[in-house]
Amino acid sequence: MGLTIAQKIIRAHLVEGDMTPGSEIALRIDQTLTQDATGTMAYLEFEAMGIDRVRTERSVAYIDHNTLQSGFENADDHRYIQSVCRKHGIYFSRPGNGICHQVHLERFGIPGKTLIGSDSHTPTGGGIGMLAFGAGGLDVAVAMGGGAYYITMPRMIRVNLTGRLHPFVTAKDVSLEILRILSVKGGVGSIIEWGGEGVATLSVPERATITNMGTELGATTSIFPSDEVTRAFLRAEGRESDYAPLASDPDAVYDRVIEIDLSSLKPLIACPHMPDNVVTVESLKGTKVDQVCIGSCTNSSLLDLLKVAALLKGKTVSPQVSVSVSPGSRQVLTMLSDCGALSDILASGARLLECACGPCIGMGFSPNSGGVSLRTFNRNFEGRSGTADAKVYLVSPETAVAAALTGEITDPTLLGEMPSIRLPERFRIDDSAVLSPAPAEEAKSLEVLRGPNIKKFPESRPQEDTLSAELVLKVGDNITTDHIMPAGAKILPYRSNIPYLSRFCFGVCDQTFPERAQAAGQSIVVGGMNYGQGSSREHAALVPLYLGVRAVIAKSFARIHAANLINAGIMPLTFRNPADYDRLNQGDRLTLRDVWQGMETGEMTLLDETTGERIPLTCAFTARQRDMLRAGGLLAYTKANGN
Ligand code: MIC
Ligand code: SF4
Repeated sequence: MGLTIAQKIIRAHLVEGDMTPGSEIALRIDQTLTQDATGTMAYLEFEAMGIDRVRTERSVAYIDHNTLQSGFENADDHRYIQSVCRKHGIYFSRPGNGICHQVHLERFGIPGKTLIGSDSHTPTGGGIGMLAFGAGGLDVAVAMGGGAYYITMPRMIRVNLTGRLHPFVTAKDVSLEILRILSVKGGVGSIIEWGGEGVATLSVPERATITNMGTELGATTSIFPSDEVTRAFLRAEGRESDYAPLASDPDAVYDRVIEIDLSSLKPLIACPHMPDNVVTVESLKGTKVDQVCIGSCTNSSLLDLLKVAALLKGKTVSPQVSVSVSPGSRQVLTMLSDCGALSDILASGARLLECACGPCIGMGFSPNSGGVSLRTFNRNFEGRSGTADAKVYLVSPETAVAAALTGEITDPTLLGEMPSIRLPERFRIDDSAVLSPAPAEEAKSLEVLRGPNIKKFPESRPQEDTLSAELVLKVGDNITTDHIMPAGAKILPYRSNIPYLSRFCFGVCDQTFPERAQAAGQSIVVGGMNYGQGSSREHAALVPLYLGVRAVIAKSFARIHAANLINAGIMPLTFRNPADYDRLNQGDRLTLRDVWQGMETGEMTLLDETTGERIPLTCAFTARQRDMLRAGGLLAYTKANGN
């Protein structure tokens, strides 16, 4: 039987397990990446493992999220990460050099290699044919130490592309179309492989936009073939020697095949507050817009911004709209400047922001109260922009420009002719903002620099055989990690200070949660479907751990978050009958007996002491996960077992 692209890469990296969907497999990891909002924690964890030098082919630390530096906190974290990198063999991409996924694609991504990153949009690397996964910081720390990465062997979904996109219809619209078809849960447990004759019409940055937003489908990852388009991109980056062709076998078997005719697509828009809430741009025409943000790891490539510049050239943005442009990397910004496109953007009245995540993670540029913000980003979760009642819509750069110019949601096809854009044959290469690690001998005597904001991470505790705890919080479906552990300019500087962060835990749902959880001592949280979707931030597990949460019971979990809970020693349990969710009330006292035996059999019975109800739960843990929960999380487990 033939293999899919992903299966070929998995087979070449398999260190444990077999490729039966649903079973646990362990993969050798070639490359890792971190960003600063999750990186500080990941490096503290790496240090705690007591390993001198990273054992990957390439590990890179990026500073792109926390770049505001409104106090010493971020600056200290940056300095800490820089010193850890120099000592332990990690490349360090300085603040201002760009967004991790964009820079990694440009400078380090290699077709056929495996990559894990402490950021959920790491699958962006699938645009260049990497098998790239978002993971918790602790998983990345273990991989840096040479340990394997464990996942459940995914099912394979194939999306066949035919035809060619019309002008003003873009890769972003392809992402929104697949979200419309599959929803934010539709990719769970699957790898999405893009194929068909339409693939050749898409450049690497366009492919990367699509694999980037595969995260919003809940997919384990997404991947494109590596072909002549990939080779041309690598050549332009001066790295043609990294090229390797990759294609699925003609008789590869997929669990599901979806057909998309690129020429049938129209400009699309995701409405508040979920990326799968997709309609045509046309259907919302005339809606007044207050803000337009262009950038993020989804849409900040040179190709995206050259189009933006060409459409803005000689025009002025609407006086009602505040417009920002954040280029994805210094390479993009420099090339925009070299060819004069930057002047066209500036002359239009748009504001130029740093090459960083910026507004995407609520680091500045929050909309006005109740404002309508059109963003070329990938997430529009409630409150994420920093303004609680803002309405955030997700669009392509073309649709963003149309709104910036007219002041209202406008179908971009009405902008007239699409200027033809060609990517240069050679990109401007300057790696001076990527600092190399010190040679191994010199590194031994180097000191790691820590500031007062860096606090110890919480000690996890082994699970005991009986758990008796209060149900401190009951939440609904699609709870995101932005609900559990919000980000934004006020909180993000404290990513290495769990006690401080804990004050904001679940703030979007219930501001009394931190106090009540702490008063309860140990507690249980109950959720609906797809609990923990969104970001890879392990803080959404570490902070509840700090507040005493011992188990989360939900109708279903998002992959990375479930792994992060187990890594932190918290049990993710599911209702055997989802309707039992309705039988539990916040404030009830709950007891789980024979926890260890239940972990073996995969079944437990929850006793609600307050109502007397007995509720069957399932827990499909692997032997390794059981051992981790008994040890008190991945760090304790790794220390006890070595790599
Ligand atoms: C995000 O887009 O939510 C983030 C910020 O990049 C996160 C990581 C984080 O919380 O630090 C992600 O997607 O993993
Ligand atoms: Fe940064 Fe936004 Fe991309 Fe997350 S989604 S990595 S915050 S640009």
